Amino acid sequence: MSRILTVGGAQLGPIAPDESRESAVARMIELLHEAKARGCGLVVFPEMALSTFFPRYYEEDISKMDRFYEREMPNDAVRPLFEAAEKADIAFYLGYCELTPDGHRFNTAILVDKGKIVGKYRKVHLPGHAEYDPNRPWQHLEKRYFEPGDLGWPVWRCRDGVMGMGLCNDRRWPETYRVMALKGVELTMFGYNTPDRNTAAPEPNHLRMYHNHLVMQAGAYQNSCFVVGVAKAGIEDGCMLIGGSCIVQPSGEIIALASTLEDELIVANCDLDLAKMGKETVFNFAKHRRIEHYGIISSQ
Ligand code: ING
Repeated sequence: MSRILTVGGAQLGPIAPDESRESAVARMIELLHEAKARGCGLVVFPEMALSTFFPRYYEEDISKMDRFYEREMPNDAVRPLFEAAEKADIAFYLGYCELTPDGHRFNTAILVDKGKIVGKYRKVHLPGHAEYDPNRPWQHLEKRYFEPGDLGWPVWRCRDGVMGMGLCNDRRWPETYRVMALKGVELTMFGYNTPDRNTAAPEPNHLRMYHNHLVMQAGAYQNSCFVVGVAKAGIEDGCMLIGGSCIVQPSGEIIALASTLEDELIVANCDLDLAKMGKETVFNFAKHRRIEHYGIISSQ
């Protein structure tokens, strides 16, 4: 019996610095209703889906940014999304900023199904910098406002598939996909907030979208899994974030692609058994990998 899961990528347009969580949640519930009407069993929302991408701003005292973090999950602002998804019988991925009771700050994503948090991930690869950089048009201070994730890349069985999560910059690193693939992942999810200008080094603008899709298509093919990449897009407080949300199948082909920089749902029927073919042939890890030559990857 084939395991076809209809997957939705719920891209969000800009979230203004003063936009309330309630407003962002209402927009996501709208997309959830559309996902229900289109038969989705899983919906992926972006990274930092409850707030503007605040690491573009410098604050000497980082506690001044506490308003962008969630101290508990779910909370009053987010519970309506949990309830709407449970009512629609849809599992979802949500990216948000986590402030733990003992004061640790993470860029976090959760997988939620039937009203419960199935799994949590904390962003491992933090791009950008920790101190103010006067040479940049916008800051990218994720190393200032977050600690590297401490959970690794777990995978979870959900909706009859094996699922895993990453966040934004993680999608650029082959290790992210490989760790999950070695645990049997069939579908990986990445919310992202990607400025359309590389503020660290001058590079042609067309490379933003080229690299965005290159890394997810490569990750999908080389690890024989589906990849769902979902943007927060559009001009947030003057800073353009790329769109290009997409669903990639294990062959590496894009099977659903966003066409706007707004709130937009993309949908694809994902036959999870497609992930098996690559795992049993070209990327049969047990048969073909030669780990005696790979040590340097995790020792340097
Ligand atoms: N954003 C960007 C990303 O990895 C970035 C940071 C932009 C890195 C451009 C390299 C080049 O898509 C986040 N939030 O990680």
